[in-house]
Amino acid sequence: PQAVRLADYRPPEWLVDQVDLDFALHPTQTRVTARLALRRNPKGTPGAPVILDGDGLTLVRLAIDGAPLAGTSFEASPERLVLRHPPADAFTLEIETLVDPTANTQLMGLYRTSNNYCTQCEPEGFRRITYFPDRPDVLAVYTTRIEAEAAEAPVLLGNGNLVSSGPVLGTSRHFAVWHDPWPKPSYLFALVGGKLARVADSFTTASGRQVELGIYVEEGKETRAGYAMDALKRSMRWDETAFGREYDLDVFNIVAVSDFNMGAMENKGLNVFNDKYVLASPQTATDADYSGIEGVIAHEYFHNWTGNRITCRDWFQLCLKEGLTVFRDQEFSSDQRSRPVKRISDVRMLKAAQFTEDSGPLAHPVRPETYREINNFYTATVYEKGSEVVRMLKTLLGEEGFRKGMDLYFARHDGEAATIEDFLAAFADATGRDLTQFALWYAQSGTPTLEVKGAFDAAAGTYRLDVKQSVPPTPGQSEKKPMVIPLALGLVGPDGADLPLTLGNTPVERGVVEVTEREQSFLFTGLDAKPVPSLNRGFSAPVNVKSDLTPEDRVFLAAHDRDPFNRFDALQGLALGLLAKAARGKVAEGEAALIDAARRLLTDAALDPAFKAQALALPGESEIARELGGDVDPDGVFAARKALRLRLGAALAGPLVETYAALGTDAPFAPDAASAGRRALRNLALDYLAAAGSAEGIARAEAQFAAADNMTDRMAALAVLAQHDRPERGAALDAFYARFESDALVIDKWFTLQAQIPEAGTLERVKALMLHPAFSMGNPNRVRALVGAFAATNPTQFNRADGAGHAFLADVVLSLDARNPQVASRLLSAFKTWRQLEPGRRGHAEAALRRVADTPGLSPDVADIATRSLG
Ligand code: HT7
Ligand code: ZN
Repeated sequence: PQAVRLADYRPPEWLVDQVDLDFALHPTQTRVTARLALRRNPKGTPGAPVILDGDGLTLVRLAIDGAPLAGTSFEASPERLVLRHPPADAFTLEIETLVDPTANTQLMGLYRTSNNYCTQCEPEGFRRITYFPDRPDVLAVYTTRIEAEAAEAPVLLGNGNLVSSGPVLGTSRHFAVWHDPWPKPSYLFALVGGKLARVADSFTTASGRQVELGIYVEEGKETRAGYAMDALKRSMRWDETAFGREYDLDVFNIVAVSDFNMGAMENKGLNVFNDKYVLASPQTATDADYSGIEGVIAHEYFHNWTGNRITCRDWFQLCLKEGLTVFRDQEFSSDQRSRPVKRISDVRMLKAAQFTEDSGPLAHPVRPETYREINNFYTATVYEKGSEVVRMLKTLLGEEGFRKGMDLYFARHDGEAATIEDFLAAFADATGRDLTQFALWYAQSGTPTLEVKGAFDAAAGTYRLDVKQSVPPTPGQSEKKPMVIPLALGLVGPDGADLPLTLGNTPVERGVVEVTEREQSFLFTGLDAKPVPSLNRGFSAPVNVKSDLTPEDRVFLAAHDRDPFNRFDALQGLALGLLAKAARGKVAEGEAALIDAARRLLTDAALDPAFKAQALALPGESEIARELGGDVDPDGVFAARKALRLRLGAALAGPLVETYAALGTDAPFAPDAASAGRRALRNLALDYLAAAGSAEGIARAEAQFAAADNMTDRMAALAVLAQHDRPERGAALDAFYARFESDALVIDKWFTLQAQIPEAGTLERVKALMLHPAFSMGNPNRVRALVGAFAATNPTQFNRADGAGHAFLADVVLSLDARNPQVASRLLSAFKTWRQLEPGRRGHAEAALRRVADTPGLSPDVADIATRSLG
């Protein structure tokens, strides 16, 4: 397909004020009648034809203002409907199409899942239902009538409020009419029909509006929706207090489905969710699942204002809704849980996913300027880096300035399709600050590096910080301009307390200095002792900091920094330095210091267990590989990490055993953050203690596996057993399968654990599991659980030296592509780090990618990823 360019944006030639849709649901022949009130855009080109998008559509009938249209007055193909000579500047076009939801394996448009009907329209799925100007800047008011066999689909849901419903007299069918008063783009359209159980609740908004809440799940799963409902109500309240945003319809419905391409979808008043992000019970969901549910429920709900009420002008502006909404959901979770622990886990994930993306062939700006397939831009850069950019804005403007800017943005653009320029202008106008340089964060790809050196002058009582910034070249961008980088920092004195942070005679506001030049020096004054600088506190900017901190400085910061993020980071930095050296086969010094610092942290009774669990977990293999930069041997990385894990486990065995014992509890499972933190630390101890495969360590894991009353502890024990090629592994995996056979979300975990085993036999195991009766290529969760987990989280086996892992992924991608291109192209993006590999593995990866790229008939999704990965 042709590249689409931001620079080519033109307003729509025709607008749609109203859409009346009529669906006669049928498993293979659903009849869709759309009545579009079309109006020529006064800002468009005079005389422009009506051009509507389609995708694989079968046209049955067309009429204008009620009169059937002759075949000569329009051009129709499955991909387009054109009226070259529209009869007037405003008229009603009636379009009847036939769609086959059962044949829809792409899961875009109208499709079937567990015999129910559902839709997914973002970004370009509505055109698979009817012809339409399927672009986010065409906002219309929708009324939807849905009709179906009453026995087959007793529940009929649409956007907005329910207007009427009842039987279709004289037939076995029934209907429901839904009306959404808020103008919206087509990507927010949704309907659901089927046999579903409703979990009901209600919410009264700050201004007293009563909202009926419904979560629809498979019959029998009702008890598992309680946590999601609670998270929804907390999200609704939080958006009122934190952002002054109320809900705006009488109904808010969520439907959980088991076949879904992504996590969830924010359709107006009718969110559709991957059931993984709705269903939870102590026996089936881990703490990570609970926090994932809380975050995704909040995220989709928050889209009601950031995405729905104010939407995107075009898909280049995707970060306008996604980055901002991720920021909002992260803030929500920080308020609901521990802020430092949430920040640590968000940054861990940012570095693993986004920094990696930003350093490889798929790097792109937060707001891309060109794309061939928009589905491939729902990325860590748009979402996670997009959120970091909003966070930096808040750091630069302060709490009050940020809130003023948000309020102005909502007031100015409510009901509109906006751009990043609109967003930034709201903050600039509300605070008087020039954000021209800041806007580079949206335009320049690549992770900036900050090189920082410090010099203390005892006689003058000053500390000079010399800072150099650079942004590496990335695809399509060889030259970079300097960015504005909010650098939160502290100067930590010898007693561990912060020394004054004063530039000249002025205290540094909020502890943040602004780096704006390529090279810049900051002279801090009034210091009577040499400080240790604590840089980028709270990870105030998404940059790589290369400082001249010594291992001793890091040990000191790990023990004393008042910024918890940097305490964590100091320890991680120490470990990362050692691991990177060891992975290159070099002798690494400083392990004793690391062990000491880790011991101090582990035994510090004042620290939150969740924080300890994060700080004591070694950097992952992908982070070590990124630190190495190139010529990576994943086996060397794995061996280095395993060896350090073993030595840490041995050295800290005493306090680890004590920790494990002390955190055991007979209290019933509760999913709150504090309880989850205790489980996290206890399970980290379990893992360290079993790392060497000692009989005692394995027995502890076996006992926990057998006795666990919740999925977190059971899975943690199973994960430990899965690391060791011993008879206990097979027995535990079999027992787990037998126990949870009928529970798809749990069986996904069973597939994943096996795909992650870092052993030579894993690829064969994965291939065998693809033949397991429970495996299906038609279910995205299952494919991701097995093949996705293998490719994305098992670096040694995916990157096998013989290339078999790479070849396998290419085979799966090619066979999946015809069925579900979105899921196939996401799997293929596991190759995003292939250029970092050592030459032998790199050659295999390149061959696999070329084989994919050279295959005729690829989807645009897979072709785009393959081509860019090789570029
Ligand atoms: N806005 C949604 C993004 C999305 C999506 C969701 C489900 C299936 C396909 C999809 N394509 C894009 C999800 C979100 O960010 O909230
Ligand atoms: Zn989103």
